Amino acid sequence: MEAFLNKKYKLSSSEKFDEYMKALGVGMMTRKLGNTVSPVVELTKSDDGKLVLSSNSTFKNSSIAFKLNEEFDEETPDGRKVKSLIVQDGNKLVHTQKCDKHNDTTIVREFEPEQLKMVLTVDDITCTRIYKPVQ
Ligand code: DKA
Repeated sequence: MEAFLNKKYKLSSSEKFDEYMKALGVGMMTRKLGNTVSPVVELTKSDDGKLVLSSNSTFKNSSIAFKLNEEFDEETPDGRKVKSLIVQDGNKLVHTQKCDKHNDTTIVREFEPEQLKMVLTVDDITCTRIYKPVQ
C-alpha cells in the first residue's frame, strides 16, 4: 500500500449509502448527516508501524490504527462497537466488522491513483462510494 500513503481522497459519488446505514440500524438524524457530507479519507503510517485510516468531514473526524491480519476493537462513526479485521489483497484493503447486533459487514477499499473505490456490504445490500484524489 506504500504507493497510496499520504494521499487524500474526497467523496465524489455514493450509491445505496442510506440503505446500507438503515440495515445497520443507524438512526434518521445520523443518516441525514451521513448522506450530506463528503469526507476526505487518507491512509498514513504511524511511528509504530501501524496503518492509520482517517476520515474527516464536517460531521465527524475519525481514524483507526491497525496492523494487517490482526483483529482490533473499532467504534464506527455512528457509534457501533465492532471487532474488525483488515487484510490486504493487492491494492485492496478488505475490512470485516463483526458485531452481536447485526450481520457481518465488509468494506473493500480499492486504492488506485485516480480513485479510491469503497464497496460496503451488509446482508444483501451493496453500497458503492467513489472517492477522487484531492488536488
Ligand atoms: C465512508 O467512510 C463510509 C463509512 C461507513 C460508516 C457507517 C455509518 C456512518 C454513519 C454516518 O465513506
